[in-house]
Formats: sequence, C-alpha cells, structure tokens
Amino acid sequence: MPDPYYITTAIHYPNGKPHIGHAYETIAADVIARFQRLRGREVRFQTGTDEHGLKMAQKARDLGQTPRDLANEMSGHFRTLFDVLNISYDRFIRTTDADHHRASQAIWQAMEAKGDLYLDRYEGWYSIRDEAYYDEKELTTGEGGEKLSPQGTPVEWTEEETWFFRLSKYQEPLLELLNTPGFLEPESRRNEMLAFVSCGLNDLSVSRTSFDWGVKVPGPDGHVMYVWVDALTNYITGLGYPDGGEMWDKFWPASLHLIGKDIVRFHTVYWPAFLMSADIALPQKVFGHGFLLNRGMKESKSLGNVTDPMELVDRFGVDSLRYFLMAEVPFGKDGSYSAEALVNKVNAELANSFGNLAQRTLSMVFKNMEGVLEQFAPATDDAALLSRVKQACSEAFPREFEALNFSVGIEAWLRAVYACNQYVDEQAPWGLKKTDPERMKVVLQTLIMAIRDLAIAIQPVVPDKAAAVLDQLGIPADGRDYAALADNDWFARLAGVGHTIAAPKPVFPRLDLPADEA
Ligand code: ME8
Repeated sequence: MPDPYYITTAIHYPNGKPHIGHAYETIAADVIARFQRLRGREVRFQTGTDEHGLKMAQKARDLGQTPRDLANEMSGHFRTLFDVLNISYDRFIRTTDADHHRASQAIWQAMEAKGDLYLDRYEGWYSIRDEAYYDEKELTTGEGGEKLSPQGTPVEWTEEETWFFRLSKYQEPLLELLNTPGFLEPESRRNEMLAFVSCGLNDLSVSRTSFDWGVKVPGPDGHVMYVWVDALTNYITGLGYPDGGEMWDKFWPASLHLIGKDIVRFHTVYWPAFLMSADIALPQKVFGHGFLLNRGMKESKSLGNVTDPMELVDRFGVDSLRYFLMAEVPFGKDGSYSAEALVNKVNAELANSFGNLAQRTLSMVFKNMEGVLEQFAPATDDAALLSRVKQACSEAFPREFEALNFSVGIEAWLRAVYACNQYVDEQAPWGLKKTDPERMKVVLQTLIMAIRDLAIAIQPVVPDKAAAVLDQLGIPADGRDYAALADNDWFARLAGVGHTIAAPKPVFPRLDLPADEA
C-alpha cells in the first residue's frame, strides 16, 4: 500500500467573507487530495477557520458583534463556499472547537515542560492585520512617515507582560531543516527563510494579556495564547492530538502544509520550533503558493475590485473556475485573473477542445453505430494516437502533479487533446461512413479509448465534468482511478457485453461574457 497522505490548507481568518485567494488555495489543496486518492493513497484533508486573535476581536467590535457571533457567521460562509467548490475535505476545523482548545493547551504544556516558556515583558511592534510581531529593523516607512510591516500593514507599539518561547534556542536545527531538500518549496521562499533564520532569532512572545479572545494559557494568570500558537496547532488537533490513536499514527507527520507566501515564516520557523520543543515529528513539506491578483492588482475594498468567488461560480460554474485557476497560474508564482481571461481559456481549452472532441465523437458513435461498441483492432495511426494519449495521461500528467506543477501537467494533457482533434480532422470519420464503414468504426472507437484516458486523468481538476464524460462512456465507478489507466482490456469488456452509448449531452458548454466586460 502507498503511504497515507495528510494535506492541510491554512485556516482562514473569518473576519469577512472568503475572497478569491481563499478559493484558490483550497481548490489547489483539493486537486492534490483528489490526485493522491486516484493514485491509491489514503488521504486525509483538513481545512477550516482561524477564529481567535486581535484581528477578529477588533472586527467584531467595529461591527458591534461578539467575536463568537462574527466567527459563527463568517465561518459558515467559508464552509458553504468550500462545499460549493466541491472541496473534498475530511474535517473543517474551527479553532473555537473544544478539542482544539485542549490540543493547544497540551502542546503549550509540552513546551513548558521542556523549559522553553518563560514570563517577561514584551516591548515592540505588532501588526494586527498580520497578527505578527516585527523587529524594528524589518519595518519600512510609509508615504505619511508611518511605520509599516514588511507586508505593508500598519504596526503599533505594544508593551505588556507575556510568555516567551525560546525560539533562539532552535536556530541551528531550523537551519538544518530549511536545508533539507524538499522541506520548503518553492526555492525562492526557502532562500528568504534561510536569510531570516541566519540573521539570528529573538525569542517569541506567545501570549497576550490585553484581550481575552483566545485559548486560555494553562494556569491562573489570565493570559490567552498568541493566535498563531493555537492556529498552527490545528494541524495536529484534527488528528487527535494529544490522545494519539489510529488516525494520528497513520497521518502524522503531515505530507504537505499548503499555504500562501505571506505566512511561510510561521510555518517553517515558528511551527517546526514548537514541534521540536514538544517532541513531535515535523511535517514533510511546506509549499508557499503565490498570490492571485485581479487584473494584475491586489484586491481591496477601497479599490472596489473585490471578487466574490461565489459569484464567479454562479456565473461560470465550479469546474470552469477550478480549471482556470490551476491551468492559468504556474503554481508557486503570483497570477492574475479576470472574467475575460477565464472565459477565453475555458472556451478554448475545455469547450472547443476537450468538450468538442467528446461531443462529436459520441454523437457520431450514437448516430452511425447506434451507439453500440464492438471489438476492433487498431491500425498503426490509431495505436500511435493511443500511445501518445497514454503517455500524457499516465506519465507526464501524474509526474507534474506529484511535483505540484499543475499548469505544466495540464499543458501535457491539453497537447494530447489537440493530438486527438488533429487525428479526427485527418481521419475524417464522417467521410468514411460511405466509403469504408469498418474503418470509421475503428477511428471512432480509438477516440473513445483516448477520451476515456483523458477524462480519467483530468478528474482532480474538473471532477464533475470528468465524471459526466465517464458516465456517458459507461465507465464503472471502480474503473476510474489511475491504476485503471494501465488496464488495456476495459474496452473489450464493454464491447463484449454490447455496451451502448446513449445520446450524448454537451458537458462543456461555451461560456458567454456580457458585452460590457468583453
Ligand atoms: O493567514 N491569493 O489567514 P488568511 C492567494 N489565519 N492566496 C491568498 C491571497 C491571495 N490574494 N490572500 C490570502 C491566515 N491568501 C491565517 C493562517 S494557518 C495556521 C493560519 C492565502 O485568511 C494566505 O496566504 O489571511 C493563506 O495561506 C490563506 O489564504 C488564508 O489567509
């Protein structure tokens, strides 16, 4: 059996409704989870919401709500969106869940038992927007002379008694970890973190006394944990920490923490240090993906360019959005999106290429062969096409997806689709109907074989659409995983029982863009 696979997304701040960046990260994680399941791995997939901290407390105060009410309302929007996006998560964790408070207190006690926590006075800069402490030397100056974090967010001077974590003690093992091949990708993020850790690490303030919206620090002194201590712990809460058990043994350490580039420091410096302190194994990989921009610009309320991902789904459909995001943006880099780019790409690659291939092939089989599949022997041209498609679907595509190069894998798949369309044009089966009906059958059935492989391969990206094509072909549910790509007898089995293709319905309709957006 291949190794079990545990994948997590960042948990999202529910201080507002989800935006396109949240949809992007969670779709990418879902694509990976589905891909690994199709490869035969047992997968656990966790996402959720990060509900404590000053940012939530302040937003709730501005809205005249309690933080808990705000969290309940907004977390519901995330969950609804992820259900609509067909996200196959196993747990949607909320940091207000009771088991999460218990797990956070347990890791705290483990760090304390190690002698890594001490009380002192914190005096320094804090960004509420980033929920992060910064050194004076990391700050920049804004246009009005105000101090800004490296992320460009406002910082405020903070002084209070807090618990500290002995982060400085872990500099050497962290450098070693960051130098471990494959631990942090892409390479550019690794270089940033190596530079940060090499400069020396200050101990980290890990509790607050000026507000109480958080997990209580064990003990009588009225501190709550710094929100990142509890947030990071979500990854182990979801597997049953501190009790352990079957799920823990099977899935920890995580195979992949998928996060955005702005929170790499928390995941590859703070989190591994907490885990080392608590004697817990370290995650195998952290990947910091890029940011999505709206026509090249950051979305913001003041620019009025904030996109509601739910609206994109309503307009264009879930699988169109999933395909566009994964095919358009080289994973790890920043990317840009617009309704126009989405419509153009989906129409060119799904509607006009793969959709058209499936629709015209199935229609011809239905019209010219009464839909009945028959045994056949491919000739040289046919075998060449099939081996080209097989290479794309069972070698190039999985190789690139395993390496998280989604756009490159989809490109390989698309080139195989183009090869099929070229074969249709060259073989012109519509003309063979009169001149050589036996040859027409061979051509159409070769295409059926190719379409089946193409639909199996692309399932992680467009699960509903791929399933619709496989349903039309009559591929049984247990014949759709990647192992089935090595099965060369499936067609003979279907033809052997005189399987009949029903009148096909278009699976990939063309999308329209209103004139004022084109
Ligand atoms: O950072 N494009 O939550 P968050 C792509 N609660 N990804 C984006 C993005 C964009 N425009 N904007 C944000 C937090 N993201 C913490 C995480 S994990 C223990 C705690 C990504 O709601 C961002 O990089 O601000 C992060 O990975 C995720 O969305 C949630 O961001």
